[in-house]
Amino acid sequence: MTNTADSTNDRKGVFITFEGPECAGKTTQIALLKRRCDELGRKTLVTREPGGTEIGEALRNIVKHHVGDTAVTDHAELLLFSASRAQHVEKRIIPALEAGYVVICDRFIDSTTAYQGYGRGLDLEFIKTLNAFAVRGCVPDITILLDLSAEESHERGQKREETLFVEDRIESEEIDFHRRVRDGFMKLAELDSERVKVVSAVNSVEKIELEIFRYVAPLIG
Ligand code: T5A
Repeated sequence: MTNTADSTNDRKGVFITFEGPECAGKTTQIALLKRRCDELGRKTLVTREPGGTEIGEALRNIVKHHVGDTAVTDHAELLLFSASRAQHVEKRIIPALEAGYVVICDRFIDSTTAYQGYGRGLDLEFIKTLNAFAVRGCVPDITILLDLSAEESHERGQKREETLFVEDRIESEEIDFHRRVRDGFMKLAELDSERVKVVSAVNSVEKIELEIFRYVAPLIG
């Protein structure tokens, strides 16, 4: 283990994560929040999971796009997301937080709990332990959960596919899987309401942006 922080104590920056079902608008809202941070003169790192490092991006390709015979198993999938996260936290997130950056991450530990835990049905206690092992105390200061029904998420995905189609293994899961994921996210928000703020993703982009900024402003202002 290196001497990077194992806790949030040395943190000078702010760690913000975005969560929610596919097509909830995370990428859209992260870009808008980044613009607000720029206007406020804050140094900002926008990053994502799986991904964020060279190794993480390679794992992203495996978990998202290997289908059929080469698709990962449920257990391997959980470990690959966690491996991507461990690399990401140590190599990028902790150094940026120590340097005073606002770190905005598209998906983090809650996605693993929602998708692999509630969605796939893997052991939630084990996932909690694995998440803690991967992040080593580096938990978000605030998490914005963009809430969208499985049906609405699917509909937005269909619209997007009309212009850009790339086969995505997890996105193509059956609707019940996505319903369990959404319920899982909502349970997480209930259990950790201090950190996880639920924002309805069905409103206009502008309205959602304002609601998010109201939550985040006290941390970055
Ligand atoms: N995963 C990830 C796990 O299973 N476990 C894990 O631990 C982790 C970390 C990641 C996949 O990996 C899984 C979850 C995912 O399946 P991804 O490509 O990063 O894959 O997928 P998403 O994070 O879901 O990204 P998307 O691009 O699909 O969705 P976004 O970023 O939420 O949405 P966005 O902003 O790209 O917008 C999607 C569409 O909706 C429209 C946009 O114009 C766009 O067309 N839109 C709106 N439409 C109406 N009203 C609004 N308010 C809108 N906002 C955006």
